[in-house]
Amino acid sequence: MAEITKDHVAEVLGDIATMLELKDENVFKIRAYQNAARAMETFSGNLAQAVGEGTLEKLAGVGKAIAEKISELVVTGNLSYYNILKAEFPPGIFDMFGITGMGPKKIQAVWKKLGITSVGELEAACGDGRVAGMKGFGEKTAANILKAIEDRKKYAGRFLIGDIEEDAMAMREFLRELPEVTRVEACGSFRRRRETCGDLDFLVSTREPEQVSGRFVKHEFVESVIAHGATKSSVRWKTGIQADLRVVTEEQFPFALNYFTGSKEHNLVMRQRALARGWTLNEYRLGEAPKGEGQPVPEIHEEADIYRALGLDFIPPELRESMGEFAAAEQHTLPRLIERENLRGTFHNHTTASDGRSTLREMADAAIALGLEYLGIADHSKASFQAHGLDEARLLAQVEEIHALNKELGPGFRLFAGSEVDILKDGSLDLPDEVLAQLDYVVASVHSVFSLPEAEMTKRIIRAMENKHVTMLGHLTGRLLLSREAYAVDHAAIIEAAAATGTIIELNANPRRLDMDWRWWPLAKEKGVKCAINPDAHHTSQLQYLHFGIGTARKGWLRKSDVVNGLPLGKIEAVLAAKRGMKGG
Ligand code: DGT
Ligand code: CA
Ligand code: CA
Ligand code: ZN
Repeated sequence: MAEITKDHVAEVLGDIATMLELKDENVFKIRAYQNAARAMETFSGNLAQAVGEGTLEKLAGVGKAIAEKISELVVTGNLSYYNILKAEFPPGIFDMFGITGMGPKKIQAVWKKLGITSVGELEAACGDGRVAGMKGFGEKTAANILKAIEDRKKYAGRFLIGDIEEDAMAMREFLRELPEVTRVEACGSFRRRRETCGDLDFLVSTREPEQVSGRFVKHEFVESVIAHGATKSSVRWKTGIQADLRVVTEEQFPFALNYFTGSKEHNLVMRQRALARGWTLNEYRLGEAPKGEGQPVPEIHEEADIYRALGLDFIPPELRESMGEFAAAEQHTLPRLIERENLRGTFHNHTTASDGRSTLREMADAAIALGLEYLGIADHSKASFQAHGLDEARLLAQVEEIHALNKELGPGFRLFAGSEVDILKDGSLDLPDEVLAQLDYVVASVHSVFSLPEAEMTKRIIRAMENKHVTMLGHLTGRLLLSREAYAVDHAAIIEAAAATGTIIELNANPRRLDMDWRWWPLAKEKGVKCAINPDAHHTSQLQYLHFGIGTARKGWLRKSDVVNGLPLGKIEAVLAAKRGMKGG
């Protein structure tokens, strides 16, 4: 039996709280499960050991009754209370929680009053006026729910790269270690580091196609087999994503690697370039055209050889979106793209002072362990009250704490004291200039009033950037990939204003955001606007998000010199202070 993880326990406890809410149970009971779920998420000890020694009850937020339930779950792999509770509900009802705006109260109402037990039924009832006619709902609510259902359909079937990477790498390693396999890669949008992927495209070369395909379709990740052949198989994993496997020979591998990496638009140009030389290019070979005219076909061993044969420098997978890479590869002007190892530090990180789950000390230790030379702290400001944003007094106390910790940690590593200050509706900031002036740097972000018209939102953000204390702009569009649309904002105008005011633009590396989008970085670079790759970490483990930010930065054609946190300690300070010294700033 697989070991029960803390995350799994937290999820079960959270589900219980949700079901109790649906049943309209006592709020204290509901809260007890919610607290216990949170306690599990942040529990840093060994779960099996705590169960064995009976010490779970000592955890804040875990009472005797819940401790017993956790023990049952950890020891037996099952929780009877949870199973019994779950059986009381029609299964489709839980899907409704995935619709923005549908909480337990509303779900209970449509279930009890209209007998709705699935998203499909909910959609129909929003369409025919039944939902609008219910007490506490109305036309507007029904329309919002309908829109949320449509949005979900639009996103259905795509996955965040942050959610699939671990399994994709595990599968790649699994295939690599098969003795029959010579070469392997995960191709498609995943290799191009797109922010979301429709499916995964694995490629292997081997002399034993049946054996390798057989292992692929029987892997423990697999929920169902869609197609199973010697050279082509498709499966659905338990996580919901489809994974394809292509099996080729060693000689075919570079061509298949190039073809299945895509994009389709990139492939099209590659094929045209081959045709222009009198050759044909497909996923298996570069061949002479039927007429047998033209130059002899060069030998190909690696993917780079294909590019060379077509008169091109090697194009990194991230750039293969048919957005100018061919012209640059022909003229030898492709940029040398930034790499993870180039990052010396990072900004925009939260601690337990606002809505983070790790302490200042833990964050500093984790940054040091990652080999970073500096870490910027930027907790929320007071207007973000739901995130326990800091007021002036708490912020200044944190600055003191940071100074003290810097002394303790000694040279070679530094915490920078900052704030993620809210940009208020009119573009003013949530904290006064006298307070901001005492910080090492400031990230300014929009966290409220998302529905302004584009012109007003753009003006609002530009006004914030005009404040000389605003070092960088946080998550430009506020988008949450696959769940919340970006608010309307004029990217080009923001980039212009960033250039004019000397404001850095953040590349928020949280895989749910990856904001500013990669498509806009070439313009920023052209205008001389600098990038800061920030994980927006709310836990020590999330400092690793930098890795996803690097993928997006590379897709945006960024070099080390375009990214301020490529600078070491000793050089970065001047960049953070530059705007304050600017004339008229
Ligand atoms: P996705 O899965 O929607 O995130 O995007 P991709 O790019 O991974 O697309 P996918 O999985 O349909 O196909 C993988 C690659 O195979 C794609 O990037 C390029 C190549 N490919 C697939 N179908 C075609 C096609 O009809 N024409 C060309 N030229 N290439 C194709
Ligand atoms: Ca794909
Ligand atoms: Ca595919
Ligand atoms: Zn934020």
